[in-house]
Amino acid sequence: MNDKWRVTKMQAEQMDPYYRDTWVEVNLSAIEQNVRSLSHVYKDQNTAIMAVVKADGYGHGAVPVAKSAIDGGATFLGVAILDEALELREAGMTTPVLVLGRIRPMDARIAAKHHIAVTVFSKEWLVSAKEYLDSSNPLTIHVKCDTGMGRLGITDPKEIKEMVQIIHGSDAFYLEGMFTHFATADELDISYYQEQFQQFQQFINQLEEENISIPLIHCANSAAALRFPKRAFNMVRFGISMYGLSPSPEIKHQLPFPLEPAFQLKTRLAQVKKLEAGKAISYGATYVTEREEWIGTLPIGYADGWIRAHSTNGGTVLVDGEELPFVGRICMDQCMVRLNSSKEEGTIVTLIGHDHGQELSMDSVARRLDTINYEIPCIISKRVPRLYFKDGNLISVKNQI
Ligand code: PMH
Repeated sequence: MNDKWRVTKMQAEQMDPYYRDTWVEVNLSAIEQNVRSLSHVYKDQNTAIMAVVKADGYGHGAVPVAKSAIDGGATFLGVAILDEALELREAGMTTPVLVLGRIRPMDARIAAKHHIAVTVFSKEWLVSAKEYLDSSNPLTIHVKCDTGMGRLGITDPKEIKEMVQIIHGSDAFYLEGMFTHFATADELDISYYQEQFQQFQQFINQLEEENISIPLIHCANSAAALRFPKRAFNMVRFGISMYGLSPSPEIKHQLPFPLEPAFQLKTRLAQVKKLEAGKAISYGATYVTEREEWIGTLPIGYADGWIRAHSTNGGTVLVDGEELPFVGRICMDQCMVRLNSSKEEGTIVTLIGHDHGQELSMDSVARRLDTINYEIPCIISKRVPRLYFKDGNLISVKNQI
C-alpha cells in the first residue's frame, strides 16, 4: 500500500467508508496555498478574501475547502443558496457567510438566527422580510447592484437611497455590504469590465452623496482580483482560482502567481481483455476493433458526471503515463478504453490530473467538452467519494451516498 493511504487513528474518524474504485482527490494544501498567494498580492491593502464555496465548493466539497481557505487567510465565505450556508454552520463554522443568490423573505429569520448575511436587491423584499424578523436578531444585508451582468441587482443608483432608508429605519436589519458582479473580467478586451466598474462607481458616489457609509464594498471575482487588485475595494470574492484554475485560458499568462490545481479524478481498471478484430464495444456497437486489441473497462459513467461526450469528442485517460482513448459509448456506470498492452486489473487510471509525470488538465478536459473549467468538477456527481489530502497525506474522506 502506498504511503499516502496510511492514516492515523484520529484521522480515521474523519473517514467515510466507500466501496468503489473511482474517487476524487482534493489537495487541500493547494487550496490553502492559492489563497495565501492571493493574500500576498493584497498584503499592502486592507482587502479581505471571501472564499466562494458555493455548489459544494465547485464540486470539491464546501466544508473542507472553506477550512483550508481560512487557513490560507480567507475571512469570509460565499455561497449561492441558504442551504449551503446552513451546511457550513452545521459543520461548526463561525466565519461570516454571505448568500450570493436570493433567499425567500420567509427564510430571513433562519438566516438571521445563524448569522448568515444575505443579498438584497429590492425594497419589496425588505418590507416582506421585516415581517419575519425582530430587532433581537438583526439580519445582515449586502445590497447587490446590477452594473451590466443582467442577473441580480438594482440597476439605478438612485434606488440605493430608498433601500438604505428602509434598512436604517428598522432594527431588524444591519447593512454590511454593497457589491456587483462582472460579466467579462476574464476577457482580454477589458472595455466592458471598465464600463461595469464605472457604473459601480456611480453607486458608490450615490452613497457618498447621501452620506451613507457601508463597511464592505466588493466587486472582484477571481479574474478581477488577480488582474486589477487596485480596484478591489475592501473585499474580493475568490472562486475558481482558489481551486487552482484560471478564470479563462486567455488570461492564464497574466496571472500574478502560479495556481495549483486541487482536483484529480481517478479510477482503476475493472477488467482487461484481449479482443480479436471485428468485436463491438458498448451500446449501439458503434466501435468495432480493427485488429486484436486490449480493452480496459473503467467503473465510471455518466451517472458519475462522466458524460457521453467524453468518448464522442475524442477523450483520453492516462494509464502508467500513457494517453489512451475511450472507445464506444460511455454507459451509466462504466466505460471502456483501448490499451496499448495488457495491464493488470486494478491499475490506476487518471481521468483528470497527474500520472507518471503526464497531465490531463481540467482545462484540456473542459476544451474537449466545449465548456469552461468551472463546469467539470461541479458535475462530477455525489456518487464519487472525495478524498482529502493535506501535505501529501490523506486526512479525510467524504462519501455522500
Ligand atoms: N461572486 C459571485 C456573485 C459569483 O456568482 C461568483 C461565481 C463568484 C463571485 C466567483 O467567481 P470566480 O469563480 O470567477 O472567482 N459565479 C459563477 C457562476 O454563477 N457561474 O460560474 C461562476
